[in-house]
Amino acid sequence: MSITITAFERSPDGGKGLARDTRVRWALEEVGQPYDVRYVSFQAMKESAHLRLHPFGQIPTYEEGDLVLFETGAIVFHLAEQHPGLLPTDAHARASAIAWMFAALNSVEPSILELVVAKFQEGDKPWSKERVPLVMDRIRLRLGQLSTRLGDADWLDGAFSAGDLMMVSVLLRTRPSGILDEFPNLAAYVARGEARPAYQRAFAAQWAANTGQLAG
Ligand SMILES: N[C@@H](CCC(=O)N[C@@H](CS)C(=O)NCC(=O)O)C(=O)O
Repeated sequence: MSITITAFERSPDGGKGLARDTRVRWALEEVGQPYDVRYVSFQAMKESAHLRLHPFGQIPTYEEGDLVLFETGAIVFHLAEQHPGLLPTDAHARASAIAWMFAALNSVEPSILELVVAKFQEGDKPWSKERVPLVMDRIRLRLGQLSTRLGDADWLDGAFSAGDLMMVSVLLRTRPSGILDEFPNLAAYVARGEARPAYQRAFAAQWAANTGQLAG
C-alpha cells in the first residue's frame, strides 16, 4: 500500500528540517518505507480537501490506502507498530519507549513551542520582551531534567527507538535559541540522532524540496 504524506509547499524555516514532516520522513526512512509527498500551500491547508485529512488544517498528514492519520505522534507510532526497527519487542521496553514519545510531545515540546510563539508570533507585542526569558527558563528546567536522566547514555532507554526519534526531533526545534549548548550531553544526543543515515535521508529530502537543491 503506497504512503503519501503532506508537507509545506515552502517551509517557513527554509529547509532547516524543523517542520514536522521531517520527523515523519525520518520514521519512514528508519523503517524502510518508500513514500510520496504532496506539497500544500498555507491557503490549501485551510481548505476543505485538506481539512478532511487534518481537522486543524496543518501538516503533516499520512495516507495509506483508506487510512488517514494526522498528529506526528500517531503517525510515528503507527509506523513503529507496523514495521520493525522503532520499538523494542519486549513488552516493558516497548511501553517505556512509547512513554518517551509521549514525554517528548507532552512534557518537552510545549515550552519549546511557547518560545516560538513568544518570539515570532507575538514578537511585536509589549509583553514579549518579558515573556521570552520566562519561557527560556521553563525550557531550561525541562532540558536540565532530561539531561540528568540521559547522563552519558547514547539513547534514552537502551537501543534507539521511536522515543528517541521524537525527542531528538523536538529538541532540534530549540537549536535557533542556542539553549541546547548549555547541555552538552543533550547536544551530543541530538547530533547522534542527526548522524543516523535515516535522518540524513529525511533531512536531504525536505531540504531539496524547500530549496530546489541537493543537501550539502
Ligand atoms: N501536534 C501536531 C502539530 C502540527 C503542526 O503544528 N504543524 C505545523 C507545521 S510543523 C503547521 O501545519 N503549521 C501551520 C498552521 O498551523 O497553520 C503534530 O505533531 O502533528
